[in-house]
Amino acid sequence: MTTIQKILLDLNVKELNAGTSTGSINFGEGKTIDSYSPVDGKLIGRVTATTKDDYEKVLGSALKAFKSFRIIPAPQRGELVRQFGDKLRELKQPLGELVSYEMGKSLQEGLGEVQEMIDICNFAVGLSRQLHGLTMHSERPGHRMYEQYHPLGIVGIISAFNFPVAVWAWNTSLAWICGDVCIWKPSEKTPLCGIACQNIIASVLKENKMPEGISCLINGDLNVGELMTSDSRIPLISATGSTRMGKIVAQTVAGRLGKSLLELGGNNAIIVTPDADIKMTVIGAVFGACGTAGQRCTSTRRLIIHESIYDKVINAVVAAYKQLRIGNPLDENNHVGPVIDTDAVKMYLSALDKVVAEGGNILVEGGVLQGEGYESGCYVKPAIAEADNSFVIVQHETFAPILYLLKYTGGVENALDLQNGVAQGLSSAIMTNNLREAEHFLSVQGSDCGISNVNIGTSGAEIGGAFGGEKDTGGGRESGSDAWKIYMRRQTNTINYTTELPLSQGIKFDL
Ligand code: UN1
Repeated sequence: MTTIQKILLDLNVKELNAGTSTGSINFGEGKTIDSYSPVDGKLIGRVTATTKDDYEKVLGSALKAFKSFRIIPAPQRGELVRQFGDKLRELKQPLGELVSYEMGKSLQEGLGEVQEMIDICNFAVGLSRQLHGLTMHSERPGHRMYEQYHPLGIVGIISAFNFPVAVWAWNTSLAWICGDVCIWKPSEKTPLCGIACQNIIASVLKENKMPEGISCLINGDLNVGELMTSDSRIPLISATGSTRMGKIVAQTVAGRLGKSLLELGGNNAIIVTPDADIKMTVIGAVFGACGTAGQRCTSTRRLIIHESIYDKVINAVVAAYKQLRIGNPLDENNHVGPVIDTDAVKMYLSALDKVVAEGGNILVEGGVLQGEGYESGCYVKPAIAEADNSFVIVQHETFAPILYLLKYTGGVENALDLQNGVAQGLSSAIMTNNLREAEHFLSVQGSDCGISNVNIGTSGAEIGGAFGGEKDTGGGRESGSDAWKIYMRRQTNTINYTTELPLSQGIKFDL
């Protein structure tokens, strides 16, 4: 039995065509999407892409499902999410393996991604009893005023290959308890992850005799995504991906006055001050730059180091890079797996050429690994280059394990000028034991990012906080805190329980 056959068997996935819910409806006319594993280069599945006609059928089933789903009490919707979380617990191992095998991240990280799904389900279940609005005093006697939140309808989710399952769950688990139904277009680079997830939720819906349109899956490239972004029957589009993609989505959705939740590129830095703990800095920086082969939107791209400890820090980081084992991500002995495909390898190589052309100094050589175990051509060496913040390539997010080293002099405000001196604003970190520096970093004059950490790296945010960033990162917030509000519409209700009809603002209108 091949690796993929075993994983799909463990996940009970029998059919690879995407439909509304079960993943077993074969509309048949669409183009096919081939999924190649970056782990061994094998073709691991062929999935039918959604045609315009298929899309209309999917949309019809979602609209129909919304009518019944919206009237189910929120805590009962929470019960469905609880059961979904339980199924994920049962299937954590094979789903983590599928993520690792189809996308290339280490098995540990694949399992961690499924854990994020389980955690957000827990969060959503509790939230299903807490969807609250405010009650306020009316200016008119005998009147009551309050606000309540209603579901929006269909939530369209466009997700990226790097978190092929968790980002969907962040969105769906909240959207479902809010009473919305979801249509998901996963990345065409990880279609099997989409089908496996759809299979899991479909079994929960079936067991509960719920309409399948509550969770819909469509597959395809940007043209299929465009069907959703331009469709005014979908009030909210939640999109994760590049800033370039996000700008197109934002303009299309805004053009029809829809809502969008955007989680786009990052260019995340760790500031290392003279008071930093070097051991913690090394762990944070190396995991941040090399985890998921540098393909997290929260990956550490820049280390901004104070000149007084520059040599000490770079020696420690370079020594740690020598310990990294690159290879099959399903083998727990390896730290770093492949990048997603050979196009990503090309972008990585081109970024390394560019940093040298702009005057950078390579400290840890990059390169593509060849030979046994590396046949897919997607395994690259994590590289380090001394660079300048003004380099065009340093300003750009390259989804690969390349870390740029920048030196700062003087106070932490100089480091912050560099950190904030990029277009993106997702995640940021400072390594320091100095309270003044830490508080300055978190203050209004400090980091301009959506996520700002002290003595923690830039990646690995917990689901309980609102996740997202500013500037070119798109401004959206997903996951924890009060991110649920974007999935609902707010209604202000005023009730008059008198026999008079006084007008607000003291207006007299006697007849
Ligand atoms: C992403 O890369 O799109 O904070 C999401 C992290 C993960 C999520 C990353 N919890 O690194």
